[in-house]
Order: sequence, then structure tokens, then C-alpha cells
Amino acid sequence: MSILQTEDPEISKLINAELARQQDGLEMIPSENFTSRAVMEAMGSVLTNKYSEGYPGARYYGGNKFIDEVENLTRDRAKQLFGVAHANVQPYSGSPANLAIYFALLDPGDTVLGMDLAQGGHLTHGYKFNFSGKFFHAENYGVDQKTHLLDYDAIREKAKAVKPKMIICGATAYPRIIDFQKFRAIADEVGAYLVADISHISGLVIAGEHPSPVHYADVVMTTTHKTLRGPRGAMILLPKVADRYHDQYHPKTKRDLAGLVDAAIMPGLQGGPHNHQTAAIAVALKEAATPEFKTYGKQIVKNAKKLAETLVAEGITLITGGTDNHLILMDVSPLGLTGSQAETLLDSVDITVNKNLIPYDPRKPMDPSGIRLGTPALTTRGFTEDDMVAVGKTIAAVLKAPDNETVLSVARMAVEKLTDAHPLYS
Ligand code: DSN
Repeated sequence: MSILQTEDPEISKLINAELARQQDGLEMIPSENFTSRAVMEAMGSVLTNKYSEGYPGARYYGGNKFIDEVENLTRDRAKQLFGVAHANVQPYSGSPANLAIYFALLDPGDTVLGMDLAQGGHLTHGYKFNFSGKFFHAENYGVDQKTHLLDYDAIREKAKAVKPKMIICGATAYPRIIDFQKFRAIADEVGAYLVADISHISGLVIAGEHPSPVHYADVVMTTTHKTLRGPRGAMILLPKVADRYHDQYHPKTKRDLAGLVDAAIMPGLQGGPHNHQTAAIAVALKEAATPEFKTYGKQIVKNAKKLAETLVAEGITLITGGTDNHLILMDVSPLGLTGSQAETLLDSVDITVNKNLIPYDPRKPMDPSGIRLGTPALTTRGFTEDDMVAVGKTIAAVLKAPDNETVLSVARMAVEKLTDAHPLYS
């Protein structure tokens, strides 16, 4: 940091301030994590200087001898780790990756069926102000009004009614297991492609804590910076043809999906890949192939379950009553708070969460009824179940007494104790 300090003290100061914020607080946004120093070293490398439009062995620029090796290594690691036949590791992030999948499989105006953003989906799964809702005919499914669980019968009925060319499964705020096999059966019934967006859970899939979509989906997309714990980025993964059990009778999949996806990324959507990002993804994939990563993935879920149990014991309302994965969706309205107030309040004691709509929320996205919290980043820091009890009790105390300065200052001390016990980048 010393060169940066000399060259650009303003930015250097801000980076150091952000480092201190990450070190001194509880980072509980479920889509965030802390990468290793090795990943950050690759991100900050000379690979950022190189242009390499194209793919290994077929570039539009010279001088790509080493970049080709980097990208091939990254692709091989991705294929090995997820057990897939093809990996495109060039998407800049999750939204461009999903856009490329739309480009590869659909024509503008085709019907796509994805999870409603307001009920836990993603912008790119068919939100009306996103490309997915503007250039395609987007239909949504949601969760059951009472249980807040995915209702596969209702999804099947919806699919039969709207006849989508592509179904997207995957979520950003769903605390339970997603049944990819059931989605595959629905997709087959209506002759649709199935895309699994596993951005939130890909680290859990690797750790064996969530079923893999690889045998069921035609295309799998994951970002690389959430539970997978890499740099910002994304990958599009194509299962082995023989693994897609529907291949025997689904003629559409006989198309060269790998070629379509690669062409959709470049030249369809992107120019030169971010080679420093690709190398950092490779480093993260190597880390994710270790036994330690599996232990970490399992601990994420243990921590989330313990946190949920603690919050429920404190009388807090959780959507679906708990969690099977890394995240918790909390309804703060019974506490007389809005999600926005709860986010600000927790921020004031150095606990970072995000306001979030809950299913069938009567409130608006900028001030919804819920907050979303998760355990990946804390687990990376080494938090275990005992710590989660302390975290849960602190969160509950703050939310129940928002105006009590004594409670808030005790909470700040509890956060300090926890972060001191689990130092980050020290
Ligand atoms: N914005 C991400 C999340 O926080 O879940 C999804 O892309």
C-alpha cells in the first residue's frame, strides 16, 4: 500500500478506512465474503494490462501465450470442481453472465419464467426494469403465501400456462433448499431450457451442503465472489451431455450450447476478458478444491442454523422459520421497525446487513419489511456456533431496544469482542 499512499493518498486513505470497517464490524450481507490474500494478489497483478479478446488459441491480439495458460487453467479447475464439460470463465459478473445466457438460448421477445425479484429472485430473472423484462417476455413464479416455500405444483401450472422457452431457478433471498430435479421435470414437461443460477450457493454446492444442479440444468451460472469466496466475477458452466438425463428425449439440447454460450459472451456481449480477474478466479477455485473449503462450507450452514435458532428463541420472526443454507430473511415489522430502520440501527453498532423485501411485502423495496443476513463472511473469519449465539443475541437486543443507548453501547462492545477474537487480514 505504500506506493499507493505516496501516489494517491486520497484513495489510499479510503481503502484503509474500508479495510478497518471490514475488520471492525460484523459483515453479514449473505452475498459478501472475504477473499484470500492470494486472490487479491492475482487481482492486483500485471494481468490487468493485457488485451485478449477471443478464447485460448484463438485471440484477436498477440502476446497471449501466458494469458491462454491462465484461462485454460481456470477453465480446467472450474470443470473439475463442478464436474462439468465446459466452462466459460470470462463473464465480468453475474448480470452479464445471465444476459449472455439469454442471448445464447433465446430470441428477443421469447418467454422466460424466473423467480419474482420481490419474492427472492434476481433482477436478471425477469424484473420489468431489467434487460430480462424489457427485451424478453418475462413471467414470474413466487413462493407460497402461507409457507413462503417454493410451491412446485404452482410453478408447474404457471409454466404450463405461459409455455416459457427458458426457466431460471435460483434465488438471492430464499433460505431453503432448491429442488433442481423438480425444476428439471417442469422444464421437460413444457419443453423449456433450464438455467440454474447458483450464485449464492455455489460454495455450498462444492461443500456438499446443497444439492448440485449439474445433472439437471442445461446451463449453470455462478458468480465467483459469494460463498465461493473468489474475486468479483462469474462463470457459465455446461454440464456433461451424458449427465443431463433429459438429453435422451429433449432434442433442443443437441445444439452446441458451449458454442452458443461462448459466442454470446464474445463477441455477443463483451470485449476483452479481465485477465487479472480470471487468474484470481483460478486461485479461488484451487482453494475451493481443498478439504478446508468443505469444512468452511459446512460451517457456514451450521452457523446460519445456530443464528436462526438463537433469533427465533429471542422471539424474532424469520421467513420460513429458519434456514437450510447461508442466509436468513427476517421480518422486522412485528418489532415496529422497517427494514431500512433495522439496517441503519444495526449499522450503528457495526453490524452490516441489508434491507430486503419479504414475500408478499406490503412495503416498497427502498423501505421494505425485512432484512437479509448471512454467515459466509463471518465463517471465513473463523466464527463458530458459540459466536453465532452471541451475534444473534446482540442483533435481537438492538432490534428490540432501538432507542436504548445502553443496549447499543453493550452491542458495540460485543461486536468488538467478537471481531478481536477473529482477526481479519491481520
Ligand atoms: N446483488 C446480489 C445479492 O446481494 O444477492 C445478487 O446479485
